[in-house]
Amino acid sequence: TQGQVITCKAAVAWEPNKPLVIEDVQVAPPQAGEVRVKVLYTALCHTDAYTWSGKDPEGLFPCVLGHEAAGIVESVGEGVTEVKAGDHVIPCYQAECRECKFCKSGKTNLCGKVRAATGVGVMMNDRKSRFSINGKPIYHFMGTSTFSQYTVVHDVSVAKIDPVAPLEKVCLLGCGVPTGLGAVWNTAKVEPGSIVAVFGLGTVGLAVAEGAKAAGASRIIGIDIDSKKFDRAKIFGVTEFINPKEHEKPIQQVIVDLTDGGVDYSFECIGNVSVMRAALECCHKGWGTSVIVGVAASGQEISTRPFQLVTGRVWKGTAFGGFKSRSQVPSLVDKYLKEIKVDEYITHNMTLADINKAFDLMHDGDCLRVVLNM
Ligand code: NAD
Ligand code: AHE
Ligand code: ZN
Repeated sequence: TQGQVITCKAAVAWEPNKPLVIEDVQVAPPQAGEVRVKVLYTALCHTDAYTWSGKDPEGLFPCVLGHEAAGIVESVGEGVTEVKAGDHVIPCYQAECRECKFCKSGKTNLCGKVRAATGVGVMMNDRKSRFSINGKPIYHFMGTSTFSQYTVVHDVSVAKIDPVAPLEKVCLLGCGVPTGLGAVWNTAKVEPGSIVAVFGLGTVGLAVAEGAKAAGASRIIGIDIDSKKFDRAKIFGVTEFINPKEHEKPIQQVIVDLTDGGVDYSFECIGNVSVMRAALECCHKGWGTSVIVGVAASGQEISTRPFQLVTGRVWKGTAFGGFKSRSQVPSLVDKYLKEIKVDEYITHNMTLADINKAFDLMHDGDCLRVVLNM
């Protein structure tokens, strides 16, 4: 198939909020600096649902969504040296070129090399899409588009991993789990003995708890409006729970009272701007740090009294948990083979044909990640 157009199945989002349609799509061969990947397993993340909803200013339709996946390289374009056909890979929506101002700064995992193209659903080379249906272009998404049996990604957006790792599990290392772990280890740098608050006990919040436990946090307070989330959260390290609906006082006040003045670190893993405010304001005066992980819809804004920052609280955010994707995803895979949880976040397995049902399931309190066999 090298050098040829491949026709395969993909779930196409034609319009916001309209059911995805499984279509036969044509996937063009990779051009210079590009890699065509046979996607074997993809999970669904709430960010896919967010863009599909039409609330993402970068959402373009029609498109192929999906960004948490694993597969095997089918072929590579000219000049691609770091991966070859047959390599096991995880597509990375956060690229790492190692050459741009961002990559060289040593201060961030964001990369500037292909971001302008991935934000508008095309490839860097010719500013065109590699997906089409009978000649009509279909946009890429986040530089990954994993809801397709084959996808084309930039070579800076793919991490080569140990072929021993089960792809049906490590696909989760493409987004949610690293985001939570890295928010704790890289962005907040939680120290042993810290008191941590996690808002939202979905996959990302539970991965925050897992990361905080590994970092030696003394208390990990889980906050969720769905009490069904609490039992399972213990396995991931949550030591106490609060359901804001069961309290009359604002949740930040409840937490400050419980912790002798506030937590050392808090994490917002929902995407709700009023919870972001509560997460900042439940932090301890003088040093408490709050990390925004959740993605809030277009047009939403955060607010607090500046006095909160003047008195030493710190407000931060994180993308992909601050991990440098190509360099660090392979080590996360190795860590999975030894210690970090991944299987525990997979609550459902389905096939690509059932993708709409899979999205419905995500609204269900019991669901963490659904993995689709392509
Ligand atoms: P999820 O929907 O599984 O989890 C959210 C949890 O928040 C649920 O348990 C829900 O019951 C709870 N919740 C909702 N409203 C609440 C409220 N007002 N107070 C307390 N709890 C509330 O989602 P997820 O897959 O874990 O993702 C979480 C967020 O992280 C999403 O916004 C997603 O887009 C974002 N995300 C960001 C990054 C990044 O790089 N920054 C990466 C992955 C995901
Ligand atoms: N297009 C959205 C932004 C969405 C967003 O913030 N994405 C996160 C990853 S979420 C993964 O589930 C991210 O990495 N952001 C950094 C970046 O460069 O996009 C919007 O609202 O505009
Ligand atoms: Zn995601």
